[in-house]
Amino acid sequence: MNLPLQSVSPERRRKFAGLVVLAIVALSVLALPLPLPSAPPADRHFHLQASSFAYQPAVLHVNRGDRVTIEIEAQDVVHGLYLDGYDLQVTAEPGRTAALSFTADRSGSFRFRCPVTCGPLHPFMIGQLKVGPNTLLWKGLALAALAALAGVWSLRR
Ligand SMILES: [Cu+2]
Repeated sequence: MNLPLQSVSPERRRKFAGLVVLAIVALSVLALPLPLPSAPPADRHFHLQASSFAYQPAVLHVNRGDRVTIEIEAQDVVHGLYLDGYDLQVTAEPGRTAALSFTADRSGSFRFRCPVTCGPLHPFMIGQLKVGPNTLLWKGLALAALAALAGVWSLRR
């Protein structure tokens, strides 16, 4: 059963229309590729502690075009790092540090793993390099701003 539109007060109708507009804007922010200015390439330096059987940190974020240096410090036994997609590898002796430098010219999520059989849980020694503009962050910020706007707007009388 439908309520006749006339029975809804103009104020409520305005509020509803405002909510619809906000919802559409929020969905657009999520769905559309944002024309974000890409940050200029930067030098990014990471120091990874590698010990059986994990990297610390295990997830690295860079922007496309960044010049990346990954230093890996083997804390117990020989460990290494092989970066999928970029086909790069480095190995560090126990207690030593070895470095890998490259330009992150491919965007995406790339797994890295230990190329040295370092023990029983060796296959689980993995990490991730994420290359790309951090659009999720921007979209999150945009949504937060929208939510704040909606809050202010709904308080307005
Ligand atoms: Cu290892």
